[in-house]
Amino acid sequence: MTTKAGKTPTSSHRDESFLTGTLTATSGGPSTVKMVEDDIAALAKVAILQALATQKLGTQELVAAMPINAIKATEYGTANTMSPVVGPTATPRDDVVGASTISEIEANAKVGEGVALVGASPASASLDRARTDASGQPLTTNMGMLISDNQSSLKAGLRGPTLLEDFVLREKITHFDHERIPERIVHARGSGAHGYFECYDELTHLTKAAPFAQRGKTTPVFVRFSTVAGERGSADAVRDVRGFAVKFYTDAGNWDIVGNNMPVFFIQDAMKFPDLVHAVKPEPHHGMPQAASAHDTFWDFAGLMPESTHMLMWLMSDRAIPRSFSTMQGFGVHTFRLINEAGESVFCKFHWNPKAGTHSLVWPEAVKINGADPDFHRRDLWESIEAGNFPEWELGLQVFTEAQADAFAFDVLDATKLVPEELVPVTPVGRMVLTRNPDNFFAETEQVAFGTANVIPGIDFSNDPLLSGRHHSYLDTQLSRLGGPNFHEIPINSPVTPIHNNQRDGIHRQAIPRGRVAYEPNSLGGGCPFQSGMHGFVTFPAPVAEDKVRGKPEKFADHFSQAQLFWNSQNDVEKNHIVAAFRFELSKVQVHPVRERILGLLMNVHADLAAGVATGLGCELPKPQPVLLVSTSAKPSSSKALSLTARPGTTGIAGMRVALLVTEGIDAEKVHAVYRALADRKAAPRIVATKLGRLPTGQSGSIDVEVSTEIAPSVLWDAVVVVGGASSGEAFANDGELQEFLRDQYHHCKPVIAIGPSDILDAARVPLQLPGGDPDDGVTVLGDVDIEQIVRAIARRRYFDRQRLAEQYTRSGQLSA
Ligand code: HDE
Repeated sequence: MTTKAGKTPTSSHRDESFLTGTLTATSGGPSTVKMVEDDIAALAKVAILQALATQKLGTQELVAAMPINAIKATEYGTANTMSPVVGPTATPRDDVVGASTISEIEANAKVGEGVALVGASPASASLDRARTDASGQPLTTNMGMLISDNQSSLKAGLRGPTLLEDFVLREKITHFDHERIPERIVHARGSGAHGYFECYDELTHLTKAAPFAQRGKTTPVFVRFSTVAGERGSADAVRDVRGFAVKFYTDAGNWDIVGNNMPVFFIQDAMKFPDLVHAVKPEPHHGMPQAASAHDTFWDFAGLMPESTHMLMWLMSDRAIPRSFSTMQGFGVHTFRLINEAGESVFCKFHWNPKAGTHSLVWPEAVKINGADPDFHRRDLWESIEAGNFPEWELGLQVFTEAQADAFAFDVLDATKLVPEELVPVTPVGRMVLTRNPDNFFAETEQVAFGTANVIPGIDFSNDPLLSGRHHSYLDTQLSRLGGPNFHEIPINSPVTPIHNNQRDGIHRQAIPRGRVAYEPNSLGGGCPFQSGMHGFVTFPAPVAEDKVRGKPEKFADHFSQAQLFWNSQNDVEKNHIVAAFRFELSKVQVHPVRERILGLLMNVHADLAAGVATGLGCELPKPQPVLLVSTSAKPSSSKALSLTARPGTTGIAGMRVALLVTEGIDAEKVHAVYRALADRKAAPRIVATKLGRLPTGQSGSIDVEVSTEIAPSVLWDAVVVVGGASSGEAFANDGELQEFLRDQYHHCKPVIAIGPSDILDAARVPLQLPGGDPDDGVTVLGDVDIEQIVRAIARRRYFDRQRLAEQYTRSGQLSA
């Protein structure tokens, strides 16, 4: 035991049992430090009491060492606001001083060693601490009791009633009854993966944010992609915005970029979010439609909210039907701030650019995919990662000053506007690679809780009123979705940095904090945990000097200039698809004035757009909606960066699903040669026929069919290669399913490659020429296997020349072939 210097324990005027009572008392206490010292001297030979005494004395000393709140004065005055100080601390003479109980030295299998926990934060350990594996293990109850029989409930006789006493049955059923948690209000359907972010170069001149501290630094991430409107079990390939939420587990705490695959949003103020979501969700009276904006309430709301026009353009573009999660961009949407060590700030927009390029489905294809495989996107992500074909994005920053922002024609606090790349280029600063699927969908993907307020030193917010509302909403929604205030302790949500604070209790609390202090300032805990001053998050002191008001800045009233920018930036095919999407959605609307109102908005975007949609709806153009503010400042009139097809990517055919369509009598060697070549290039080839089993080949051998057209119809493949045999033409001529397979590939503008006689394509009525007579580069007939040509044809992905005439597409939604 440590006693005060120079003191030798002596006997006391009080007996030991009396002293024990004094030391263990939970109320009252000695009135001087001297009294405790005397007690210690008396108890020198009693081992258990030594620790008690040390704790008591140590506490007295600790408190005495902090006679006042030494940083109280720093709470006042402007000068102090930008330089918060580190909280004062005192070090106890012994670890036992901070113990909750002196009996912590009692170790056992449950309490563990008990004492060696100073500064510990087990929640910050990796997910290994939570993973379980039942291989080779017997079944137990939740209480760890071995279950003897998992087949039958306990009954009073074989044919008798089931007994209430059957606690094994009741535990099992009760847990089952509570398996579901509320789904997310929006973004309920999602898919997640682990990976890492790697910084290209240190960015300390811009930000002190941990992931950008050194060149090559890696930070673990968990990403969740989602649709917005649909319920948890809805289909993947619906027309919708996609969520793109990234949680960085940095060494300065968790940082989330909770973004979307479109850079703008429908509304400008959080006040309107519940209205927007109520409008797009299934209508309240009959609960329909599922996962679709194509209904009256959405378009009613949109038509009355002209600021949504820009976002409607994105939503009606093919961005809303991505080919896969790994072929879509991600955007932080709002303007954020970067802060460096010197406290200097710049504005910033976050961009995720997929290495595989941006690629989308076409609408008739998406409709069929939702029936053929409602998990299309989820499966693609899972299978790519399992195959070691890791999806990758580059993080790009648009960095600009407040002075630049003030000069823009639009307001950077307005989430319906983007910053054109012509005004501020996107600088790549790192890459994100998704390398690992979750072990358990519920524990990770479902329970992950993102929040816009999860930031770290070096990142700060702008005053975007939509963003401000989000800071409240994400924490708030987790409280009901994840059942209370301790959701940060769910393994997927806890940071890799230690968690120490004075928040306590609450439902399902996991941490067992040691000691009796749960407040600050304190001296009983030596001032710990203490505030970090400038090491911690310091809000950027953005000046605020106006009246409290409900309203919007003037520039927010410009509703159409960026919708025009978007339209002008699309090529003809993209424009046609936008027109067709508006036509589809508005055709589903039942109340005609709702359609007219949207046409009134579109007239303010472009006459061709409005006319195309009106023609498709078979109606006249109404009067344009009022334009509140015409933006007159110089701006780009079009921006290549906004065209989906302008980003082909750099990963070639990696990840593309290619059907090698076979019939009886084919040349197996050729099939295998193509298969191997595609697999070598990280594509996903499969041998497909009308049914599973073995097909006889031309060489009196056989070939194993991997997938049948029944379970994986044409829409699920990015390309088809038909390897013809002697009787293939006949097979195609007699089989409607095979014909449909090829015709869908053709209609959806995908590569169709035939090796062998072209009568296969004739039989399926797939033309070799475009409607005007020019050759169709996407329909390739090869005499023999030519890998390079096959790869080139597949890598182009879509041959939109087949949708030759804009008017034809607009009128019928069909191809001219
Ligand atoms: Fe969200 N949003 N949102 N949102 N959001 C949610 O949080 C909300 C907005 C986004 O994979 C909810 O945990 C408000 C913009 C994504 O778990 C909820 C407003 C953007 C995800 C919520 C917005 C997003 C959500 C539902 C307007 C793109 C899924 C469950 C003020 C920048 C994250 C949850 C995941 C989820 C509120 C607008 C993206 C209700 C109030 C703009 C990617 O809190």
